[in-house]
Amino acid sequence: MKKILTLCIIQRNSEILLGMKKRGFGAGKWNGFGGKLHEGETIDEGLRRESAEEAGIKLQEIEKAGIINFEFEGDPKILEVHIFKCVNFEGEPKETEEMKPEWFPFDKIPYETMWPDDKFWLPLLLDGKKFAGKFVFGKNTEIINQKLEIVEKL
Ligand code: 8OG
Repeated sequence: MKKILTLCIIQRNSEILLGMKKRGFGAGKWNGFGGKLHEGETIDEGLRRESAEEAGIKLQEIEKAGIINFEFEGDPKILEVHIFKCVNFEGEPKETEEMKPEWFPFDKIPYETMWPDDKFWLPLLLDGKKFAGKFVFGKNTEIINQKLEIVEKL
């Protein structure tokens, strides 16, 4: 079974906006904004809705950066995460029930408190590259298998 999710990395000059996830899946980790698609929603709509709900901002132009499939050992479900970059948005990021936003300079990205795969693909995104891949996690959310490649088109 495949589930489609969205994720947005918001960039402003040489900083990115991350949110500390306060509850649910990935709680305690810094991440971009996004989530599961609602019934009948397109990927673009889901990404914009989640960014508004989680950080109180309205995304303007977005650019697709990558698609990564995540699997968890012993779980047949595949999470297909569509990753975007956004360099302009309206509104001031604010703390919500789900996320506490904070700006991080490129050289101070808190990889040790992020999903363990992020250190592999986030530098590609920041470098303007497009990527596709797959990560398989073991029981302790350690990476047990991975494949990541730069692609021309998504
Ligand atoms: O709706 P919910 O908040 O549960 O959605 C999960 C979010 O987490 C969604 O934006 C996709 C994102 N996500 C994963 N796996 C990973 C991952 O390995 N790294 C990062 N950075 N985000 C992930 O589901």
